[in-house]
Amino acid sequence: MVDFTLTDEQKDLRELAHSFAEKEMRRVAWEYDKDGTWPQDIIDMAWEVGLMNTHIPEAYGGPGLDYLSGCLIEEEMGWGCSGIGTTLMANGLASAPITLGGSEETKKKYLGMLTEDKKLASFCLTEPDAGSDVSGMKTKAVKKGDKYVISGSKCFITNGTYADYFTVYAKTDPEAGHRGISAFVVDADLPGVSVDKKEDKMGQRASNTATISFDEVEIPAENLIGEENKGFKLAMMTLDRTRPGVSAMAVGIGRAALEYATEYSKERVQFGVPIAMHQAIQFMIADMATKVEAGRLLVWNSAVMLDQGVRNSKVSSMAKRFAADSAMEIAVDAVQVYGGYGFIKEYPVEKLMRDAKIMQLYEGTSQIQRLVIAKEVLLPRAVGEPTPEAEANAAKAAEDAVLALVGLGYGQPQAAAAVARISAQLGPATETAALIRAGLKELAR
Ligand code: COS
Repeated sequence: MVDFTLTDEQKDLRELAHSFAEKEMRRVAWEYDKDGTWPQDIIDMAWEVGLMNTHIPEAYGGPGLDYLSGCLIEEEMGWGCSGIGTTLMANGLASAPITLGGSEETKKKYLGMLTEDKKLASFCLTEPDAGSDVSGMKTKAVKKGDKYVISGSKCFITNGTYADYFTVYAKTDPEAGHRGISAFVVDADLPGVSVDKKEDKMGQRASNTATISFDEVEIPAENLIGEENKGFKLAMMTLDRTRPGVSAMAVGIGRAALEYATEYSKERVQFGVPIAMHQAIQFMIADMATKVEAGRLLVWNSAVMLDQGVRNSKVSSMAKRFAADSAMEIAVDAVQVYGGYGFIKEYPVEKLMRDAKIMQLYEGTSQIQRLVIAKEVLLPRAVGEPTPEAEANAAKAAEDAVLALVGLGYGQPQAAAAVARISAQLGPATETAALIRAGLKELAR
């Protein structure tokens, strides 16, 4: 059975995020958009109430929320102001490669940094000549003794001017294409790191977008994230995990545009009746509402797959493609419902139309999403290794099983040995976790 019911905790979180978006973000959204004001006050408040860094595991000071909960929050952020929302959510993108591939020390230091204080981090993948074509990057990292020396330039970096550290992708084997890229953590205050340019953007103007240059920046070798030359996969795995959230933000923009257009259509009178009485408007509203609903279902599906430890590349890209394109279409239609007033800055939907455009561009253009979807449909990739989430899930289930056996009177070493034997005999980690949990339920009866 497919059950779309949220848990009480998820409903509370959504309520908290909605009220924050309504009271704090919308209050300043149009004003901050006008001058491209950096929303430090909103960052401080969001950090205090726990709306940032939601995926950082409890072991490193975060709440370790599931992906679906993260999407519920991101939809509300997109509804409130996607420019400020992008600022608040960028730590999630920057920290994901560390959570996925970082050593214990790296996780403690750099994930802990974000949960202990109001710090920011940025994800540095794109370069002036390497956007969609990640493998074409020129930034290099050369190993020299116990250090790497990084040189190159990264552009379109969200929160770049204010970040305390960067997760940076660089070529460690320039001849090896995508198999020669590695990921690193680089502190922002190191000699050779400079913020070159703050972009003056069409939309999401309250978010900061900068170019960051690395001029022979020396970092300790232990700041390599995961294995050398495995950075491309880490970047793709990161995007699989962050695209559902970005898509949720696009759903939020679409929902906001739909709500404004609906309200306005009931107030605006033409030909003697509110324009909502005209089928021309009704059909637009019907299509807008359908796109919001369908986008949300794809977003939830892509997030739940991750929560179940299943690789979600195809559905993640479907969610991003559909929700982003829909946000743009809905915002354009909302301007149409407002007529000439929609084109005027005094009315709310003009900003939404500008904001929506970036959803079709960042974290992979709509065309890149189609490439990923087509590849997954035409040449389905083997499911492969269990996802890191599935492994963590299995480890937790095994831990619970050992505790339950100890509770039943077995000695700790025997319990641990029995659980290890069962785990080794069972299949992939997800199944192991599910079976152990089912066994535990049986025991509890
Ligand atoms: N998870 C794990 N591994 C993945 C993966 C995923 N989601 N997607 C690809 N890979 C692996 C493949 O298995 C393959 O591995 P091998 O080296 O073992 O063969 C490797 O990565 C290359 O994959 P593929 O051949 O599919 O890559 P392509 O070069 O054809 O396509 C695209 C890569 C274009 C999809 C990629 O470069 C991309 O997503 N570009 C957009 C980047 C982006 O979103 N930029 C926005 C900036 S971030 S804000």
